[in-house]
Amino acid sequence: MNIKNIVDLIKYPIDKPDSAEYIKIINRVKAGLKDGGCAVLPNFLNSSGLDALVTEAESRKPYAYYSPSKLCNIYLAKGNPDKPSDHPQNVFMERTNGFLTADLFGKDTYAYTLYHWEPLRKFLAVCLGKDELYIYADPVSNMIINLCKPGQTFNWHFDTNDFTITFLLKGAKSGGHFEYVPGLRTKYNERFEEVKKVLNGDRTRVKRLKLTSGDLQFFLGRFSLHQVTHNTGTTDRMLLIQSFTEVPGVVGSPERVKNLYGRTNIDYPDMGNEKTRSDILLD
Ligand SMILES: O=C(O)CCC(=O)C(=O)O
Ligand SMILES: [Fe+2]
Repeated sequence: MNIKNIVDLIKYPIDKPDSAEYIKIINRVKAGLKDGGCAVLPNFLNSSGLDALVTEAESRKPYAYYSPSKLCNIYLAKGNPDKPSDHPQNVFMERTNGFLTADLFGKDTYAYTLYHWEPLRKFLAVCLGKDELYIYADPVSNMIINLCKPGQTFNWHFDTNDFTITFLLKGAKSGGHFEYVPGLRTKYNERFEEVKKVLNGDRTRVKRLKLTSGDLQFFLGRFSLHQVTHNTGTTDRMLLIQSFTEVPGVVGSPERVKNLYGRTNIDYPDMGNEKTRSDILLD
């Protein structure tokens, strides 16, 4: 499968790291990430790529996983009985979206090809100022499609992986907005008081992103609290998410992976613990 059929390489010459355009794009992304933990490259996918990714997602929709439990805290983990009821670990919100997981996309798919295309990973590493970036090792959730049907929502949360790129495949006709609070926590500080403000409805630091199908979004979801608001339209919203980490071997905690995606990372039964993290944060 040729990457030319997926990515608009004329507009975004990711395969030509020495070109002037490449450097320009890098600088643009770096500025966005520095300012707000987020950057967008409009129409990164070309129309054949977008069509193919949508078709792949649509055909797998019957296999989407919807958790039976519809309430989650922002760490997508258990509450903490030692903390007061208004502590962020004990605030549970509605999460009704579903996921298509990585194991549904074989090596012959467009989604897999894009995720494993080496120049893209190199490009992302340069954007983040890292020597190297690793594919998130979790075989279930390293590449997922978030499905929000009409009426569905994904509550405020932080991600486990350090960094994601997302591709909007289909936007909601109304609602289904991606909202985030840049850099709300840091590697070594959960900033519970600041988090509480957002959970109590303080919108001062909340940003809403305007995305169009085919856009590439860079996002530091481990540190930026984020949510997808209710899809108030009549059609499904679909977003492809590819995750990367700063150190190799990171996977989600078995509890989180099971709850969100319905199955655990069977190949890594002992992982998903703090030893594989580059920080000391709650998940
Ligand atoms: O669908 C989105 O825009 C974000 C999904 C998300 O935050 C996640 O899957 O962790
Ligand atoms: Fe997320």
